[in-house]
Amino acid sequence: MPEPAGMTDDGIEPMITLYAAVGSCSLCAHVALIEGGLDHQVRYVTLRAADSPLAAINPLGKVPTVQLPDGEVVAQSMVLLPLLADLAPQAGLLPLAGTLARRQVLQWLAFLNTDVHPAMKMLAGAARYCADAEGLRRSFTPILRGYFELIDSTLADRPWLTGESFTLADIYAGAVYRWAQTYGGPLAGLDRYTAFAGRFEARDSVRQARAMEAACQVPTSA
Ligand SMILES: N[C@@H](CCC(=O)N[C@@H](CS)C(=O)NCC(=O)O)C(=O)O
Repeated sequence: MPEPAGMTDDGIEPMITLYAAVGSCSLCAHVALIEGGLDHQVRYVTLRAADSPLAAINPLGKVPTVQLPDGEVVAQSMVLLPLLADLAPQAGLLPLAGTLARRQVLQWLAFLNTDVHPAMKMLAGAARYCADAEGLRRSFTPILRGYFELIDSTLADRPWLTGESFTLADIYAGAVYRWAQTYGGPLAGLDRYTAFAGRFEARDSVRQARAMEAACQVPTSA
């Protein structure tokens, strides 16, 4: 697990640094930073590159990883996304601690991060995980379809997953939709999820984060 990296010695209080990779789940942290109006910089890295600056602060070499102004390094979306949301409570990305509303957002977030995202990986990176890549994709497609149908039906009576407010859960679900589009995920006929993705992509924060990724020259993986 990442260790605190310590303060810089130049006397300047640094801003939050997000280590990110184009097309990856780090987009969620980037959108959360922008939505929250938090002072930050993004360092795009190449995943699995031996000389990545990310390897020096996170032994797992995974994005998103964030370095806070005091040097602390925070990884794992389930920890760092709530942290960023709590640093900017006015943005409403995560309701206050101890509330039912917060548990509902975290429940969706955990589902998206620990069930949907790993299943999505089996589609997107099948050849990394199994010699029978096509078989793996075939096995996970119906599982993902069930997950996507749950998202779609939840959106029947609301614009965002937990109601009227845009939260961390929506950021993750919006990122997942794009991966599913990119990697042939089972989205056919899911009109409510598709309309949701349109609303997500139209947000200023998402447009800004996508534009930075589009302009980035750093390859995603080695
Ligand atoms: N459990 C981690 C997973 C993060 C993750 O898998 N990130 C991917 C990009 S979407 C990554 O860095 N992959 C690099 C690798 O697996 O080597 C989290 O939720 O933050």
